[in-house]
Amino acid sequence: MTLRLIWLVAGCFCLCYGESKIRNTLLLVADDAGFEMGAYANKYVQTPNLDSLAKKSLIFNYAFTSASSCSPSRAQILTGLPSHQNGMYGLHQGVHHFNVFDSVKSLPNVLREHNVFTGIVGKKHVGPTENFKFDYEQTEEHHSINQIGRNITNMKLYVRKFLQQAKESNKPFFLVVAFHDPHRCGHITPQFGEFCERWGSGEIGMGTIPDWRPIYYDWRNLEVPYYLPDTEIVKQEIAAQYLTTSRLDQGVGLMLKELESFGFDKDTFVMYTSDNGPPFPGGRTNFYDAGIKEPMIIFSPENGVRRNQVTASMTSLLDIYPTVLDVFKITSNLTKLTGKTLLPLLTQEPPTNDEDAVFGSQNFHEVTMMYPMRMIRTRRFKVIHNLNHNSFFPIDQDLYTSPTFQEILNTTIEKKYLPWARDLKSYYLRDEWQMFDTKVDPMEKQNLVQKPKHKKLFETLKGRLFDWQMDTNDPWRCSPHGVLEETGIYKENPQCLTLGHESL
Ligand SMILES: [Ca+2]
Repeated sequence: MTLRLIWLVAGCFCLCYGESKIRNTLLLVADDAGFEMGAYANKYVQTPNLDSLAKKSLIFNYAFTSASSCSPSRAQILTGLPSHQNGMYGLHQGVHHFNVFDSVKSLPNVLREHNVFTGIVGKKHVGPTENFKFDYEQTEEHHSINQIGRNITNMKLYVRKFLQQAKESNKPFFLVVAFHDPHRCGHITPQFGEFCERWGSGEIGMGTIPDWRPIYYDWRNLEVPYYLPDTEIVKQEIAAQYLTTSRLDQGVGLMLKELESFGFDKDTFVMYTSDNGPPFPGGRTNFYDAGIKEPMIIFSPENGVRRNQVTASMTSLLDIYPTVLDVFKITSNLTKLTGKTLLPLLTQEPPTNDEDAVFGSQNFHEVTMMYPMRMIRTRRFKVIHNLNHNSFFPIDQDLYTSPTFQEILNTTIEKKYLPWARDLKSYYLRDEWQMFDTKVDPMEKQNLVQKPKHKKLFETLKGRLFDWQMDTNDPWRCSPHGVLEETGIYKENPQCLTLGHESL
């Protein structure tokens, strides 16, 4: 009996991993990073480690998060479900206190059931604990966030411990390394700089991270990203953000070196991405592209895969969950997913189709930020539904104190000129429906909803967005002009019942 059991286990093992070189998965997640790297044609910031990973990987030009907020994004990555479907409506920590539904299963829990050794080093920021249970955890629940998310030497040592245990266990592994860089920290610990860019730099009073060699930038030489005011203050912020990005980049290099030293570089699938866009107006918490378009780099150790190539495939961070399951050849999946496995892209670029789309679901960020939005984006067009459009667009605590936002705020109050393609009024006040042609209008300023030329496309995209909300059982699907009734006499036939807004 025992012998037979061993044979069965071994048989499964050969079936699962015999054909493929891939045995393990490493997921590298940055915090609030955008395209600040050489591989994405940023000519100022120096990111040699990310660039060399990109050189042997597939580079995604159309990867999007479905939620522009930290915990909801991380929950989508680990569950494959958008925020309205997994219950992580906003931030996890403190008074925000959002968690996934009790019934939601996450990657570590599913993978552990399939004999995969799981670990997380760095920022976790999701809960409840039972729903995200890794075998090995070194996160902000055990350390200060800087020590476990920005101290790349510490992170390296914990990753080393994990890899050692993985090796001893002789199981395939799934490891998440979640950096806290290049997140802002000015509203919590301004003494370390707006992006904690001086923390651990070796400057007087800042401590030293032994593995970090800071790369300093002269702000006068930099260009500001297209969506920000072109001012000295913003340039100084960008210089600080780039300095912090060097710590992230060198951290990525260190983790990859650890893989190599254990020989895992030959059988580990590596993904790099970020949870949401940079913490600037138009970025994080927004469905404008700067808030949702993410870097994504995927390395496969397989022979014959695409390397140093770019894919234009419309990709969502919701695709990570099915991709990881596919890597581990796990087919039993209980919920119908929005995402799809990305593995086929590694061998062949599919023909582009104008109708390919990704979806977005934002509910809160901080608990006070009640500004739910839904979105569909094709390669060119985007439709956003601002459910709470009669409110002012909310500003989070972290962004509020930033020099960039303060400059926007003060020049607006004082009615001074600001070289910005937007203005604060239009930033705060948004139409219920927005439609943008991102090709001719990357700033997403010209709302096409009322344009007769785009009426048909708008209706089509709106319809597809509603279908997705139905498919994913979105509690907000009747908002803001109706009430969803789905119990009692509506149990068999749920309805959106009108609030009569149109008659007022
Ligand atoms: Ca984040």
